[in-house]
Amino acid sequence: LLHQPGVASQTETACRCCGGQSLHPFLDLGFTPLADRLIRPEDGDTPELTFPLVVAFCPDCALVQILETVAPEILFADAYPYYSSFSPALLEHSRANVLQRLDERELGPSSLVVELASNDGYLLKNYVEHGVPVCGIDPADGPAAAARKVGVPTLCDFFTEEFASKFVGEHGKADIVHANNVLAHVADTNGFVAGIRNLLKPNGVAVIEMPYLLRLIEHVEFDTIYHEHLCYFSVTALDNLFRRHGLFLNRVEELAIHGGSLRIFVEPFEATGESVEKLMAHEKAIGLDTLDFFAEFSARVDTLKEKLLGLVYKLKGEGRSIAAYGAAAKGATMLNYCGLDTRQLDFVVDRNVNKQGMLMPGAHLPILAPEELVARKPDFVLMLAWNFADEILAQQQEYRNAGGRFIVPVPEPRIV
Ligand code: JHZ
Ligand code: ZN
Repeated sequence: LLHQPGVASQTETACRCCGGQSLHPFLDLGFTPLADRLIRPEDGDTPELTFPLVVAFCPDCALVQILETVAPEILFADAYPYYSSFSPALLEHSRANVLQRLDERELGPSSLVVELASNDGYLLKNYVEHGVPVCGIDPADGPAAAARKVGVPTLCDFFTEEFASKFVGEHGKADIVHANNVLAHVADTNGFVAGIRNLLKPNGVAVIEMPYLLRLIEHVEFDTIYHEHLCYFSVTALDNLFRRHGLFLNRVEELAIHGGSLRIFVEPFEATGESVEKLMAHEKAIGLDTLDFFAEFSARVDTLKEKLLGLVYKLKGEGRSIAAYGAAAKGATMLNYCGLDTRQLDFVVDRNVNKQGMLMPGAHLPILAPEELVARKPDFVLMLAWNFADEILAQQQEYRNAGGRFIVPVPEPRIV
């Protein structure tokens, strides 16, 4: 893999949130290709761009972050292959989220709900069903077009501080702003949060989801580290970030989705609830706001890698065939960091029809439809989308009844 230094990315030397100058790297995943940049088969011989993937801790604001910033135009623009609606569990999760918001707030035809990174309309369509006006904002044109098709008005653009001012001038302010799994993706974190502050009505609320750093560390979910994810949030770091912009974390919920997530409720006035105080006290007690907490992590990642490779090589030595499930972004990190590719794994399956027919970045596994598991009967399947393991195992009863087995890599490689 070829690295072209200076092309399309920059290495940060100061904290991307607070500007602090004492970033401490604690994990180096090497040079990796971009996790969602799938390869067309005809481009299989063209060397891919790779970028350094180093994770660091900022002692000034407790934010964990990667040092490399890849230009967003490269990460998210054309051919961004992620469509939220391929997971029924995620759709159910999002629908429940909307029903709770409708329960809590008086929303009607004169309200406005905005979602940042609204993808294919998977969440906002639930408000539309209830007659609440919405506007989605998403820079990826494929998913944005899919959203419009299901009746979710969507502006195809990056959400920035300037965009927010223009938007408020044209559409007014929002009662609810949703932003799921996007805060970590934004290079100008402060501008994004300032934009949210501007977008909210005085009594409005931003309901924001992100993977929880504590679960990432606990469960060795190192594969959720890739260039799209610039930040890895604790409640403490989030509190520091939002306060800087006159926004307050008043409530927080823990969710099981994506290996363990936070849903935070942010408002333009301070009314800190018990849920926030409890989690912040817990983080302080375990030292999640100190560098020491991360000292062992790199060794634990390597242990996982060694165990997984040990298992894969043992099975290959016994003449077993192995495929993979989920052409997920996190799958790219798992494969590339472990050095797994077409030498060990025959193919990967994924329900997302936009991914099928392409090759995984770096590892170049061909992406096929899930039906191929039953058709081709690999002995084992490496579960790259382990965050949806329950859902996928249930769907794959036929393959499993025929003797097929899954290898779940996280938190510790095991066969199910
Ligand atoms: P999935 C995504 O990451 C996208 P990824 C993004 N980078 C992000 O921030 C995180 O989530 C939080 C497929 N699948 O969603 C769909 C099946 O084939 O865990 C996906 O390609 N059958 C913005 O890409 C992949 O697996 C199924 O039954 O790491 C899962 O990828 C299900 C449920 C999924 O995340
Ligand atoms: Zn900082």
